[in-house]
Amino acid sequence: MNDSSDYTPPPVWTWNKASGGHFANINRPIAGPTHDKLLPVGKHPLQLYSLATPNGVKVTVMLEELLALGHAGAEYDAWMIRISEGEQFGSGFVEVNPNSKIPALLDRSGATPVRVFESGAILMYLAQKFGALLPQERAANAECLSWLFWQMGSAPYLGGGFGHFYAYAPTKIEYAIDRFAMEAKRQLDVLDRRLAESEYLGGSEYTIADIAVWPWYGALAKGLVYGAGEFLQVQDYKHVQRWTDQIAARPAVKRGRMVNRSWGEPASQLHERHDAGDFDTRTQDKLAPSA
Ligand SMILES: N[C@@H](CCC(=O)N[C@@H](CS)C(=O)NCC(=O)O)C(=O)O
Repeated sequence: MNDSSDYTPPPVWTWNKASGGHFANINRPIAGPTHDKLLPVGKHPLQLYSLATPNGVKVTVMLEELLALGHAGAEYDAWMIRISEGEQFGSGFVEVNPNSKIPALLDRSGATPVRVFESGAILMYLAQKFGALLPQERAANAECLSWLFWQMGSAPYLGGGFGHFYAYAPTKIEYAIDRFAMEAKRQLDVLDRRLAESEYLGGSEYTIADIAVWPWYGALAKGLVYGAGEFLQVQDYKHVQRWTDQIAARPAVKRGRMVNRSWGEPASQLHERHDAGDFDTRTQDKLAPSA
């Protein structure tokens, strides 16, 4: 890899497998499966294939919130997809998500299974299926969906831009870090101003907009991602801090963030979730180390 500042791109890009960086082993310029592997299927109508990254946590929080609201049809089996081991490229996973990224959902409650991929689409699908956490009234609905789609458009600049160049790239490039640090702080300020005037992003009600934004920007606000809390002075965003704490205190959020988690305190890791009782009996501190 040429890491000098006088790099000139060649006329035709070629795949340099040794380019380095944190995710180099799973990055490819082509789509499609790399190997045959069927996905497991459990007993519940909803099958979730995921991992407790911010994009994955959105869906497990949503499902736990739906269950807490009394929607028994939201019972789910959550299977872990180890993306660092390339499990997102198995043929069964690619059938559910041709984009090979977690989270992916299969709704087997009807005659024909319905696949849903992209976390925003999954949140909308579940909100519409159960008539919950997405306001019906036109203006409130528009505000909620605006913030939901704000997250989908903004987080790639935070993760793929700021996080990548600040924490993961094999060389520290001042231009890239400056550019994306500015954007990450601008995004935090967008949220801070909204949360100064409104309890939740969509308005006075907690909605799928909060469920989508919190795993990314709540984690950023608490310095939990990219080791960048001090660099971005996240404590200055007081309204984001208030909202982050408020959402973190919700019991369904506490449960949802544990599902498909394979790092951190053993008591915070529930690798697979097949029953509400699993939170009490199947976290890693209660299982044999290899389970
Ligand atoms: N826009 C997608 C992003 C999903 C995504 O980037 N997932 C990451 C984990 S957070 C992933 O599966 N990465 C594996 C890979 O890129 O191969 C969504 O919101 O669902």
